[in-house]
Amino acid sequence: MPSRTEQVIDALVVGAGFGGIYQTYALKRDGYNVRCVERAPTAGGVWYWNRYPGAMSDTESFLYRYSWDKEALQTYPWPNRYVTQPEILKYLNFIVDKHDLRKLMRFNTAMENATWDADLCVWKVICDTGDVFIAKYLITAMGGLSQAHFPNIQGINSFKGRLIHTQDWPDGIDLNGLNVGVIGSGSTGVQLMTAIAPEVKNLISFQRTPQHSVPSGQRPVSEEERKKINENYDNIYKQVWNSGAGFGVNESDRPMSSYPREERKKIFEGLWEQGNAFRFNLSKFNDISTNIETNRETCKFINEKIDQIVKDPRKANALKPTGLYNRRPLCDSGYYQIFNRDNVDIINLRETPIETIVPDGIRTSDGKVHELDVLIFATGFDAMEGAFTRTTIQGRDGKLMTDHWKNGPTSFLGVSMAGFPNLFMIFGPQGPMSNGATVVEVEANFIMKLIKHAESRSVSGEVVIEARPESEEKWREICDKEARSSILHNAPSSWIFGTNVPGRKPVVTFYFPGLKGWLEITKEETDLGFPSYT
Ligand code: NA7
Repeated sequence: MPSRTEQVIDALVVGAGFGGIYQTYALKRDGYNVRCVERAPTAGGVWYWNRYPGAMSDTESFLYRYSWDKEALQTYPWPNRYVTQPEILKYLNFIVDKHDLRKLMRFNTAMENATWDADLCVWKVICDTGDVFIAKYLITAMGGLSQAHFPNIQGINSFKGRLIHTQDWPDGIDLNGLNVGVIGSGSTGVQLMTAIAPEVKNLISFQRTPQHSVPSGQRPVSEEERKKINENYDNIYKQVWNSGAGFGVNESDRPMSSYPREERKKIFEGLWEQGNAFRFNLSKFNDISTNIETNRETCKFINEKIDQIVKDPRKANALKPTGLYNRRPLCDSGYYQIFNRDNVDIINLRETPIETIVPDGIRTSDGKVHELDVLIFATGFDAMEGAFTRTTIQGRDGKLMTDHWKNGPTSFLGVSMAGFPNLFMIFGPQGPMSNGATVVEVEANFIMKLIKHAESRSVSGEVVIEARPESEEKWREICDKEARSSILHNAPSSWIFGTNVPGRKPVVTFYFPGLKGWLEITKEETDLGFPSYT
């Protein structure tokens, strides 16, 4: 490892994705000497790594961007209702260059360990390049979904074709004319399979749990529509910050039971036509994820749609979820339709589980070998905790973050942890469950307030601020209680509850009331002079 000189700075931001870019900007704007390290060769975070075909945000384009760069908000082009991965990556790098942040960023550089020095009141951070940073503040913006979950399926090393995880998509791979298998039918698997079905020779979905998906309604956005949005941005953001989910959807306050039964089908049809999973879930009924009856009626509607779209009853049956609609809402650009193609098949792993991966493909429990050239894992992420397992972080009295999280990852408000002074997280566990692009902004803004408050109270020039243990404990209880009131709580395996990766301690990873509730709590915390911190 080449040795580099130590850099003494005010703040180190780890990660140059949506959160890290804004945090670096905010610190620079306010006169701090800041650096940002990023393990990828450029800025973009999850949108650099998730380059698989079909990768797209399912927050609508007008909100999948920063609110703080008003000029880019008005002028940066986005031709369609949703932005695709290459468009998002380009936008983020445009922002980095526009605000001259690149010179503060060191790419191909990963934080290896960080240690709190209580005498000097600084973090000492060592990177895999040998770079050492001595920083008053350490802000992790490493992404809640940045560590791939690659299940260790028997025989995996024997496969003689190509193994790919969607989270690290190889440049230049051509799937044209190949036999491709996909394991995983969450948001990623659904987008990927829809995109590659027309080009591959054969596509087999090895599906363990089917999920409900609604159309995204991807389409071009006219100049007139854009103009209207531009003129209305102030109100749009006011609405976003006053909503739970922050997706720009007017969230209904009416339960399904308040609509006559005969009207509901028509409402569902309208929602299906309109597209977007968040509009489908939130804009007409306020109890899809809290009331079992409402949830079941929603499932029934989607399952009927699957029956109408998918011609082969065997495939339709495999695709229809039997349980509640209680996972992260999915939307797609014609997912169910691909199963009408002769080259697309589905293996229902609940009936014939994978027995083993063999050199030529996958053998299922019925003894059949499904021959594959490429096997793609769309198996999701080791959420929240995963990014931190790549590093060693030692807080006060040598306390390891892995010990702090031995019962699952926790925080206070999603940004702070007791025993880890001057360390702040963007998209840490138990932050608001809302549109990620908005969440990272409000969290970074709160972090700036915390830093300034601490500095305003410092007499010696040394600054130490940390959440009280009881604040973190109480926040965990609040998040648990809120999550228990949701049907999502019963999901079979879900990264939102840390139950998708074997061996992880189940903990809810979000504050369910979302943005509005979180903003109210953090405003109160700020107005009262941060009583939950020392
Ligand atoms: P998800 O939503 O965690 O989905 C992972 C999928 O992989 C899901 O269908 C899993 O089935 C499947 N999976 C995982 N392990 C296995 C094994 N061992 N065998 C078979 N199938 C398996 O990840 P995504 O990447 O789709 O989406 C994550 C988030 O990224 C998404 O919510 C967006 O916010 C962006 P299971 O349901 O566990 O039976």
